[in-house]
Amino acid sequence: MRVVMILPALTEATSPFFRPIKYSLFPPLGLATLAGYLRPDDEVRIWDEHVERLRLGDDRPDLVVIQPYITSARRAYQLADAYRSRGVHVAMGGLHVTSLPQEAARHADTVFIGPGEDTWPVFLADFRRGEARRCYTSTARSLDTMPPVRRDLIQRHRYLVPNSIVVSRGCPHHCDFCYKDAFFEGGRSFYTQRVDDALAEIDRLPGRHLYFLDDHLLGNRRFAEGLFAGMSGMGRVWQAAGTVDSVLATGLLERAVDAGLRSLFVGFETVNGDNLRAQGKRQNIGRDYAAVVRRLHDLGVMVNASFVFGMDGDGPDVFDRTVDWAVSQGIETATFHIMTPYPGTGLYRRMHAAGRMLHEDWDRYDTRHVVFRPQGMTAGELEDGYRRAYRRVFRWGAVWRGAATKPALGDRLRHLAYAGAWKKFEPVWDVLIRTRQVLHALPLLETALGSFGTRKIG
Ligand code: B12
Ligand code: SF4
Repeated sequence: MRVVMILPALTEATSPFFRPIKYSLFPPLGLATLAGYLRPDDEVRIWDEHVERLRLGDDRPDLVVIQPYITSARRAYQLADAYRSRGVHVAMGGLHVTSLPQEAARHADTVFIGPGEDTWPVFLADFRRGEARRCYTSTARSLDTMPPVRRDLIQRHRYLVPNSIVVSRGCPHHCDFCYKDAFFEGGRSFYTQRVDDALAEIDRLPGRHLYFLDDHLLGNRRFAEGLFAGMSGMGRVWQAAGTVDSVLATGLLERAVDAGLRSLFVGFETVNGDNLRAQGKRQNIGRDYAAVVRRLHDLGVMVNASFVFGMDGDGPDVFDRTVDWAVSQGIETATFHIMTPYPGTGLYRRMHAAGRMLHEDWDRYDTRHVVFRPQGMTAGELEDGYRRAYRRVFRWGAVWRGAATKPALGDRLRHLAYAGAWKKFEPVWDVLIRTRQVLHALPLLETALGSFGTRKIG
């Protein structure tokens, strides 16, 4: 059987003004995971439209698998329609399809609701017998029988972070704006691989650097402790995402650092406590954010702080307050989003019921555009403030001030190098990506991360 798997690009990726760095970070791990369920004699090709141009020609594989995100849904449907018009069976699944299965079903022969590990192998068997159904809904949640990810199908040289990895699914929390509860409805919403399987997957990855894309790698303490114990001594340096409460929990972070954690993406979301209550972000309420940053820095872990603008408690002053706070804490990198109610989430339901959603142009549900009517400012103020926040936080002045909060000279220099490298040298990254040399930058990242950590443990 010949199978083509596609991660469609969001519309702007095909524009000459597209800034490729963000989209050349991670390979299509979801598709490579699904490819693991195919037979050795199946012929399979993964196309990632963010890094290569897909030429349809008159290609007629037996099966096309498409994974749309909300912002790439339009393109995904275009491709699906094109393949179906020539009689090819199209299967679609993932987050956006799960939120809006009826919409996706207009463009696919088969749609999948929820994670694919239980339904996908059933579909494959049905399809081979010529009895594929229109819709498969996941109910049984386990990673225990998951085959190894088909990393051989990933074109490593096209990505800055080819060693991305996920060893769990979901998260133990229930924030109102998050995709998670909708995606995992009807079954468990947080589960992990067995520790041994996760360690075996890590062992298969070359080089030193890893990026865990798990929503919350520290979410299951027993699993995390087992994983970190197995990883310590492997010489890996890695990045991951975690919540503020897990950073403050005693003992776990130290073990992570010992196993090679050097940078953590932390969802602070807002500097405004009322917003946290409104969004059900209970694990953040009343936490001392400064203590979170201090604890990470004391252990030599860089912080990528994530913030959302436009919650109902936010007024026009929120942008400067957030940036000033981040800079004053010496946070190395920050990621800002405009609040975006995704279909299927509690937030979307609330906004929709209140008549506050502005349109359904999914292309603009990219967290850079305002798609709902904000309460504490106008949509224009929100978009301008968002852009200003990015400009301000990555000005050299702010980078210097952030670096100056670090007591040791070495730490200051590292802050300058890391924060500067991401934003100030973007044209250099673009040249590396466009000339497919981006993998050569990986040793630099490994060296930068390797020089962090391990200072104050013990
Ligand atoms: C890495 C990542 C990225 C990377 C690259 C993605 C890539 N190369 O795959 C980058 C940085 C480019 C990125 C960008 C964006 N991202 Co992003 N990203 C992620 C992240 C952190 C991990 C994705 C991943 O690898 N997961 C692990 C794999 C194993 O899971 P998976 O991809 O979901 O695939 C599984 C299932 O979904 C299912 N499945 C998927 N497809 C199919 C198809 C079939 C047929 C079947 C049977 C099953 C199936 O089976 C797979 C195996 O388990 C997720 C969060 C998350 N936890 O998923 C957000 C996430 C996917 N991103 C999101 C968003 C919003 C964006 C952006 C729009 C906005 C932004 N400001 O970042 C942009 C635009 C993306 C685009 N192209 O349109 C949202 C998606 C919301 C939605 N409803 O679509 C998520 C869920 C984050 C969030 N919490 O809101 N992202
Ligand atoms: S902690 Fe993060 S991943 Fe978990 S529910 Fe909240 S936003 Fe989603």
